[in-house]
Amino acid sequence: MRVTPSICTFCGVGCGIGLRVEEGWVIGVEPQPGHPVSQGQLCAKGWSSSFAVDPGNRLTTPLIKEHGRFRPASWDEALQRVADEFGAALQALGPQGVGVISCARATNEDNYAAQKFARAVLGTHNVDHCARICHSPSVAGLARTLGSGAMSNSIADIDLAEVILVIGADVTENHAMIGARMLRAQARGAKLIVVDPRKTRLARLADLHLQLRLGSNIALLNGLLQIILANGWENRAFLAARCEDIEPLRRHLAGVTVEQTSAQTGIAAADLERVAYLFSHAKTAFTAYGMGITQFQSGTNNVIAVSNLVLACGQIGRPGTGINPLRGQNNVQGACDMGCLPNVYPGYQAVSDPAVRAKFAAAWGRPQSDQSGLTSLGMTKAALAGELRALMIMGEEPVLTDPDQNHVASALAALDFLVVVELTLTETARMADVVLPAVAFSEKHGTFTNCERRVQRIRPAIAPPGTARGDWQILAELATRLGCRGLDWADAEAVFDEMAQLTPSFSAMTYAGLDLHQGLQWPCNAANPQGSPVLHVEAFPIGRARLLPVSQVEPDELPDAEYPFAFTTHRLHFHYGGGSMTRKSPLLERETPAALLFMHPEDGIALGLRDQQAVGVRSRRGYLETRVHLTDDVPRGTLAMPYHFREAPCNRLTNGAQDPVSKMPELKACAVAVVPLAVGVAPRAQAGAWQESAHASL
Ligand SMILES: Nc1nc2c(c(=O)[nH]1)N[C@H]1C(S)=C(S)[C@@H](COP(=O)(O)OP(=O)(O)OC[C@H]3O[C@@H](n4cnc5c(=O)[nH]c(N)nc54)[C@H](O)[C@@H]3O)O[C@H]1N2
Ligand SMILES: Nc1nc2c(c(=O)[nH]1)N[C@H]1C(S)=C(S)[C@@H](COP(=O)(O)OP(=O)(O)OC[C@H]3O[C@@H](n4cnc5c(=O)[nH]c(N)nc54)[C@H](O)[C@@H]3O)O[C@H]1N2
Ligand code: SF4
Ligand SMILES: [Mo]
Repeated sequence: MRVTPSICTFCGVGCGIGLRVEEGWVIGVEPQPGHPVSQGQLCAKGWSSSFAVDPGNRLTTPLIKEHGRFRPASWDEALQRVADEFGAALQALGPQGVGVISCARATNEDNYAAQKFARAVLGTHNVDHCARICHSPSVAGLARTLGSGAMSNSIADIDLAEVILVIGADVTENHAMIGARMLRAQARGAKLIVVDPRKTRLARLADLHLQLRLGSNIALLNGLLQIILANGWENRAFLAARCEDIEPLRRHLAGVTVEQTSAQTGIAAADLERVAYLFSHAKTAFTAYGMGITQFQSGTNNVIAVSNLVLACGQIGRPGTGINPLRGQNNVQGACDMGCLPNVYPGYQAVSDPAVRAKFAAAWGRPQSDQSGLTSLGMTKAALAGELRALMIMGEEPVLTDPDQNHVASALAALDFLVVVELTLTETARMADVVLPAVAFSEKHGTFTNCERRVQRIRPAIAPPGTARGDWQILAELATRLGCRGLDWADAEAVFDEMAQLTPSFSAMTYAGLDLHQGLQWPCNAANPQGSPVLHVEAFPIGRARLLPVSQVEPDELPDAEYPFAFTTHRLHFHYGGGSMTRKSPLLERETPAALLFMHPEDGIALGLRDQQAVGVRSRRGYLETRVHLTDDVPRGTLAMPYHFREAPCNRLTNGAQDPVSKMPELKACAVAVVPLAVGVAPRAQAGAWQESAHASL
């Protein structure tokens, strides 16, 4: 038996794993002893990664759809078909008529290649990925206030914090090894404060749980800050030395009272005052936040409100403090860093800057478009309008994970050509004209960047199943067929080296350095050759930080007579994303009953419902059936549902209303109605017409 060191393929914590291999099969997974992040531990998903990539669960050959049915095809035929279709779309509509959705689960090398393919081969900035519907408000909001949207501190800083403030993140479920670390810090004396409308496991264990009304984040954060300012608890020295003028913000908040905040958020005045006191008086306060802040039409302003609170108290720029957006996917930090966003090249170098475009045009030997690119949801809209004809989706499952499923599915159906590069035949892949089998993390070289900006290497433990190929190798083949040899790298290290050479924040990073230091945290350049565990120590990337006045914005859709419940969506510990990987594991499937609607017991009584009874749930956009679970985890009037289950896809219901700055859709709040189904009746698995025809074709 061999053990190949690697990094977990699921969440952004980036735990170190060992893939145990016997006779060419991954037979198990073990934690890496002494790993700087996971410290020799793993969560249930990490332990189960071998099922996710098992050859028996994988695509092994390219598929081409003909008369509604998939048939196996050779790589040569499938790649030529893709190249021809993209060529035709380019001819018909020009570079704005094609697009690429990249993959936050694939490597930095794959993502660097994806944006280079879009920009240098197709000539378009239409490239994006799931960060759009995840932490795009962090990237946009923190760019404005600090100049950098990544976690400012390291996971290990939790050990140094006197106060840990968690806002809208269910950390024990979704970043399990960070959650465990927070609980260990609390046991040693740190005060743990959780802000969440649900009683999460962490909220139940916290010293203080602020169970705010869904979507009242800015009211709460402004209210806390006003208590601090009114009492003179702000950090004046830090404000004077490191921030632009706070006076406009002070004036903006002057009229806010504790009573008002309490009424708007549903939180007792005494709790507000206690949290304001603890946070401002702590020597070190570590602030972490997640989707409960970002996934609103007010997402960017929510992030700015967090930033205002932290800056006013000077809780940033030192060990044990910081603004820490908990990036979700194993390599979503990396996919952003690599420039798989329409407005930036690798390292956040702005597309709008002619000097940056000239630099990449020279380096790649291809002209760079000055037309701005579309976001992922922008591409959905353009497809429906007939303005986008050919799309590549490299490892994403938008049919389950984007808001308003019926809208997404009709957009994909409206395309002339869709190619999906995937490990398995997902719901999205079923809609494709061509499906290309990709290799998984266990079969390739490359790097993942975890949420604390740590770039870590992965290595192949086994051979790919069938004829599956690496993502960047597939892109290189397509580029050649479209007349560009610029993606013909010798190996993954050569891709990384090209990226590092063009990206100032990575310029001193090499594979050898990553091996030596168990990963390196960017920026890693001449000024910081050993990487940067803490950002903003001396100055912010924009010099002085900005405190920007923001006001409460209610969710786009509030409950009314027809749709009386507030509806929010979240995650469960044992499942991941659209479930295409975790639902392959019998161990993980056993832990969680498929699809649940969480409802307060008193709401259940009012509707005459029993626990586990089947219900129909309807919003203005769609309908699904599932089982109800009665629990006081959720407050009265608010329902919650996880998004991992294709048979009860909660995104059938969600609202596509967007944050005007980041284009984040409001995945955390809409309004629904619930209809009880007869006792003893099972919920009908939901399949759209598009799915029925695609399933039938197999
Ligand atoms: N097991 C598992 N782990 C995962 C994932 C997975 O699918 N499964 N996905 C990964 C990814 S991509 C991501 S982005 C992360 C996400 O990790 P989290 O950010 O923890 O994600 P969620 O559970 O969607 O939402 C977090 C919390 O926001 C709360 N919330 C809802 N509305 C509000 C509000 O108005 N205010 C506040 N303060 N809170 C609110 C919800 O109740 C929920 O507890 O997890 C990663 N880890
Ligand atoms: N209602 C609701 N919807 C949500 C959210 C929510 O909280 N509520 N959260 C949103 C968030 S934060 C996110 S990040 C998105 C996630 O949305 P997605 O990224 O669409 O979700 P995943 O299920 O992680 O899909 C990733 C796919 O990549 C494939 N894959 C894995 N490794 C590789 C690889 O190396 N190469 C290739 N080509 N493919 C690979 C997997 O098989 C999987 O099908 O969902 C969003 N949707
Ligand atoms: S905490 Fe995240 S990275 Fe660590 S084992 Fe669990 S899923 Fe994998
Ligand atoms: Mo995410």
